[in-house]
Amino acid sequence: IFSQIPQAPADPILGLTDAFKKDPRADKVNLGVGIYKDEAGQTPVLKTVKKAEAILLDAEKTKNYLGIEGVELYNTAVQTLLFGAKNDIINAKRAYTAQAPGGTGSLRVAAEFLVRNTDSKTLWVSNPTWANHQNIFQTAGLTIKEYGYYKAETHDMDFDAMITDLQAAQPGDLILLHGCCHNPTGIDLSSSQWETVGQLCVDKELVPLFDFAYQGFGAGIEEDAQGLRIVAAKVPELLVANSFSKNFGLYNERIGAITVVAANEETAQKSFSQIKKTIRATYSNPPAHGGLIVSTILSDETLRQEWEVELAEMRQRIAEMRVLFVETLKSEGVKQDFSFISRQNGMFSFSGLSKEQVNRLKDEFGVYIVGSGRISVAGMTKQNIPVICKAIAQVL
Ligand code: PLP
Ligand code: TYF
Repeated sequence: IFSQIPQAPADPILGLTDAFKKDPRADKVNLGVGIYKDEAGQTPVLKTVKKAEAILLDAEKTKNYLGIEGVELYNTAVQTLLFGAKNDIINAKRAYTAQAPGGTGSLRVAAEFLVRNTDSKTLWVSNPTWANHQNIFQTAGLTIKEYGYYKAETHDMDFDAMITDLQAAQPGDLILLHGCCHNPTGIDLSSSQWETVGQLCVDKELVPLFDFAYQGFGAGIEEDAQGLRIVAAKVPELLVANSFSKNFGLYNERIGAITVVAANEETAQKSFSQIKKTIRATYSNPPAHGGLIVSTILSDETLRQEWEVELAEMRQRIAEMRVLFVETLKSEGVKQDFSFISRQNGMFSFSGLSKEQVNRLKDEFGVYIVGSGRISVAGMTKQNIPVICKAIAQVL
């Protein structure tokens, strides 16, 4: 039976890491996968995470199962990060949250919940979007449609295309929105554009699904939640899938959450009961460690402040690398204007390099970036930037 199964294609991003590992060149650079590296090129465990783990190791008395929705303290902390303390949505108990395995697991739970419990079968995603979105949502049975987002000529937002395309959406359609630090473009909506999108969702009865994987990597924890909060203040219903892989550096702990917001407490509670049923049928209940780490840090005023400093350090280092990258390209004799890179948010820069140039970077120079031209600025250091920029100057 199995012998007729065809080979699945490699993941466009993770497949690149496999090729990178096999590359024998000493000065190779991996700017494919979105993983934060410090100035030494390492991805260390955050100090606050180590402190929380020490506390947890000491206090742990059991490995008993968590409830289906995970750690209660974690779920309330997630809601505060998303909507802000004392938000009306939280006060009115219109939001219910379940801890879930990473942003990916949270998105998949959202998709399974929607497919089984609503008539919403069409999801609009930005063009371009994170490569795994299509995979997650199609696997769950949703039909994908695309809305315009990016204008290659200007390296900027194509908001007119976004709004024009979404005019064709039908009541009940779902719209996937990147909370901040859009992957792969690094281009986010302004506050007034968020207002427009929120109003469009109200007028056309669209249901927003926020993918929020980079809170704190744009401008700050509160600033990065503005888009979500603007839309949430307008629409009666929405879903949020958030991740702490990047902002707590908890990549392999698989920690995120799915939050459902409904028009009133009763509807939210019933919807959440179906989300729990979905979870029960998928992995029963989440792994504990990541949720305990995050809730330990967020519920301790000192640890929380230390975490915010660590997060700001990551954010600021990436911003510095953006500026240095643009300057170094110039000093390597590149005439093209790359200043747009210092205006983009988050881990990624959408370089505008062609597939052919991306292949030459890999084959001739050992510089690995994603085929779309997406570069992980979070993997740049003062040491590797000259190597990267020399190579880019050659392929241009
Ligand atoms: N959503 C986006 C836009 C991402 O870029 C990522 C990870 O890179 C995720 C979701 C998933 O994150 P996680 O590793 O927590 O599953
Ligand atoms: O770099 C990116 O966009 C992501 C990173 O399980 C990633 O694909 C890697 C592994 C994973 C989830 C996300």
